[in-house]
Amino acid sequence: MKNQLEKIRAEAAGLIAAAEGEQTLDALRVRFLGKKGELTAILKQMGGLSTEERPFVGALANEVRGELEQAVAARAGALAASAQARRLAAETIDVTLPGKKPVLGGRHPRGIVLDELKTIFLGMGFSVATGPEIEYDKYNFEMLNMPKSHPSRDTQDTFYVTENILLRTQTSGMQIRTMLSQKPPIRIICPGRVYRADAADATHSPIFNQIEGLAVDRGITFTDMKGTLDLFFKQLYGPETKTRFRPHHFAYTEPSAEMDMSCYKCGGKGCPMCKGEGWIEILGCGMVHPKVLENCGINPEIYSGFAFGAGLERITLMRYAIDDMRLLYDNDLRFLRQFNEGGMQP
Ligand code: 2NL
Repeated sequence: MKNQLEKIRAEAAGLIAAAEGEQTLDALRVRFLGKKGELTAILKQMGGLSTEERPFVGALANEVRGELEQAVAARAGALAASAQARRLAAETIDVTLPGKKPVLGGRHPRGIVLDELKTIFLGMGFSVATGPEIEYDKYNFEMLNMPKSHPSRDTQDTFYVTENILLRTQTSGMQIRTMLSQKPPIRIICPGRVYRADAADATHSPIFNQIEGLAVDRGITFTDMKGTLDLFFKQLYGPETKTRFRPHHFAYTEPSAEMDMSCYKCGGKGCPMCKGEGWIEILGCGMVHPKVLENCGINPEIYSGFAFGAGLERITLMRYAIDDMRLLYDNDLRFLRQFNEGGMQP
């Protein structure tokens, strides 16, 4: 038995020291030290020994067991250390590689055009005034000469929060607020989101952006309005652009007009874009109604003013010859990327 134990000791020590991988090592542990292992098998035969031999063989068996257990533990430690060394070598981070750029937003064409409009009007002495999208009925309608019963309200049907608070249908409320809080001379433009209970199609949206303008001072005339708007469109669409004014009606201006500009595509000859007309309707305007001035505490005997309102989306569509307004709301990156050369990522 002693010989058997020495044989196991020698063979197991060699195999354990040379074991490659945790699985191999575990299989060796089971083979020599497990319940059905070789060492256990020998211990089970101890009953057949004489009482003198038994303590010596028992001591040797324990010694061998201790040695082998230690050898297994040592080999396991060595294997784990080399596995970690290998992993660390493989996982080395190359800090010199270029980083991943975060995806940045880009400009929306409507924002680009709005910036152009602001620049042009700032150059003519106007400043920008912005205000709440949730507005009092009073500022959106009543002070603009449209009492609750007025038929003009039908074309500006909107969304009511309460009977007297609504989503603004135009940014005029901001101009009313400005006239109430400032003395003439007043020169402002009011861009912003407005709402109407309209169904969406290629030329309409229930939410759109408007830009209104207002100039109030002594001696402001219809000619000032024509000159201002004509210069504005020449700056925006090019010096060859012409404008014309047709009589119209708004409750808050008198007289009122609609303005057309010569077709930016055909220059006035007539083409599919302008439906053969040569002209494209672009905004509404007029001299501020004396009652509106009075409502704001401005004496219409001393002061006069002009105002205008235009849809920002419409101006944007024409600026870039886009034929469907819905493209401005879809936020399809394939569309938007065309206005952001190299500035936007996937
Ligand atoms: C349109 C027409 C317009 C105005 C807006 C205005 C504001 C005040 C007083 C008088 Cl405080 N007028 N704004 C004037 C004429 C036309 O908008 O078709 N907009 C899309």
